[in-house]
Amino acid sequence: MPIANGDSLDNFGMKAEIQDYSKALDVLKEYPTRDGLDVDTLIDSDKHGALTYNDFLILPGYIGFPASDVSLDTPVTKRITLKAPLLSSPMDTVTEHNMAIHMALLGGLGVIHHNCSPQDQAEMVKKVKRYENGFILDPVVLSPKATVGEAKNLKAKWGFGGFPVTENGTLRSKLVGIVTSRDIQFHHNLDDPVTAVMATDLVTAPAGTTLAEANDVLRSSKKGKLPIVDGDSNLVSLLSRSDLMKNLHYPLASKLPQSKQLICAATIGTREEDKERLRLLVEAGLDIVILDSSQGNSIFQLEMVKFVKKTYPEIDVIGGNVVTREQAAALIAAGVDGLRIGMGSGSACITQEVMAVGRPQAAAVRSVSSFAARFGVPCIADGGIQNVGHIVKGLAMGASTVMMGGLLAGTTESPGEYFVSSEGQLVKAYRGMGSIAAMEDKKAGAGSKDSKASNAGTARYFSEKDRVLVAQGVAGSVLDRGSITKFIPYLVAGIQHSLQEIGVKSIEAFHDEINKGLVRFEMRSASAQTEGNVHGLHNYEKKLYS
Ligand code: NAD
Ligand code: CPR
Repeated sequence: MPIANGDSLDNFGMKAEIQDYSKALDVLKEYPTRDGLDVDTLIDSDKHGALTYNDFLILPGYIGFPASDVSLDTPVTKRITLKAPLLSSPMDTVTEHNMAIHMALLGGLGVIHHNCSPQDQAEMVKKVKRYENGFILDPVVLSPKATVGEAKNLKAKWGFGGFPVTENGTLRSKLVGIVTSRDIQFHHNLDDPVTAVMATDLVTAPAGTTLAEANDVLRSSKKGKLPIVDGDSNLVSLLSRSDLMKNLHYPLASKLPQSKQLICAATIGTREEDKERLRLLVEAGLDIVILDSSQGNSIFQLEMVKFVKKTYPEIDVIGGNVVTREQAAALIAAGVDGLRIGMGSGSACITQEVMAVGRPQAAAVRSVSSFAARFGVPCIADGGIQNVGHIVKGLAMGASTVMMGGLLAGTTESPGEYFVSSEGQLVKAYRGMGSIAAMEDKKAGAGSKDSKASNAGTARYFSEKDRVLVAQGVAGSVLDRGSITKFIPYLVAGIQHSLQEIGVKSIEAFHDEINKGLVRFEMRSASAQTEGNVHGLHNYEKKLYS
């Protein structure tokens, strides 16, 4: 029958049961529960097996505020909070000092790996703690004997010019000049020493100069670089005009109250030698130590937790990894300030296949976090994060923060160089810390590429008992993702938009409303998952942010 103006819906078999539309919200109250499932029903594995992130969705709520009003403040330990719930993994292809500095500047936390000598790891901690926005604390420095050719090669390698020259060719030695790109650009005798071309009429600023003061000097001197020197004219750091432009404003930076320094976290193992490693890290200014293991409920870790709490009460200790209430209880009783959850969910991981142990990540996070919350112990959902939605789902299951490895390994700030894959794409190496490649590096005492110092301590980790290395992960590569200075703000904005859709104004409110059954969930069948992704297009470009 054709639809005509004035026809009653009755004619279409849609007779209204209730004629008074204003009663819609009252009628809603007649339903025994809200639409969808509460979190406990969702996660009840008796009904459908254990879930992970792709198996469910969160139902939308009511939007009564702009996304920018959503607060992402969240605890990472009992005592330390962050402004963004994002951590980078302690892996030698993910987090060294550069990643740790930028994660902290952007409101999260980078956890420095320990597949290197204790001295190298402590040096990285120092770089994070000494970092001052805009000041380069480990500039590339040339010796007076360096040649113009070497300076050109360094410029090609690092992508910037403007190298200070000091008497010894190191930091904290007397500054004698500066070689800029312009000095070497048209100088064709590559064997000439840099002293033949460098500028010696230097504008410098004394140690202790604030960023604002240094900025003024740079502006009035019209120079590209400003060396900072101590009372004896030794170079202590360098300020770069281009960095200054980029770096001035980091409102979310992770700092402790009353401190200008960035918060720093690093991992150690649970061997006797790790106590000396920790001593060096604490001396370097460490704030949080994570005891790094695939299975945290071990006599080794429980004793290490007690040792750290007794020896360094000022340091927060995060235990893990765990995926069950029982594991969590043991570590909470031993005194941890936070827990790291995940076994076998990492993107480079074969733990579940090889060890037959682990747990689907959403189930693991819910089970551990809901228990730990009773003791006020914050939890990190570690591994398996491939997109913003996974982050929000990790938080929905009760985690306070999420940790990412593969998602951040392809960024400018991760260790290592980009290379072109056999398919012609720009990629960076990414490997599990229990992959044969990573373990062999550790066994050989090599550590990561930045770790040049003696590694006798780590070499001892693998005794004669470890004749066969059993891999729990793989080594591969991930696509270039650009700089985290763009990617992390995208993740932050994405989480804010997601919480806005759900109708909660903070992570705290999110947890509260989930526990009260007000935020609801839905399971996703296999075909619902297909429907929820791009489908039916001939081709498309998936650009995530601009
Ligand atoms: P681990 O250091 O906990 O264990 C390595 C081996 O050393 C184990 O056999 C352990 O029992 C033993 N060991 C540890 N302390 C000891 C001590 N004091 N005395 C005697 N033996 C001791 O490390 P792991 O579990 O093999 O993990 C290695 C790396 O791989 C870590 O970075 C970890 O995060 C990562 N990993 C993670 C997962 C995951 O699912 N999250 C899985 C596998 C590996
Ligand atoms: P993705 O973010 O890449 O999915 O996972 C990162 C996490 O994987 C790390 O934080 C760590 O817990 C875990 N991981 C690291 N090496 C691993 C190996 Cl060899 N096996 C299993 N998990 C690993």
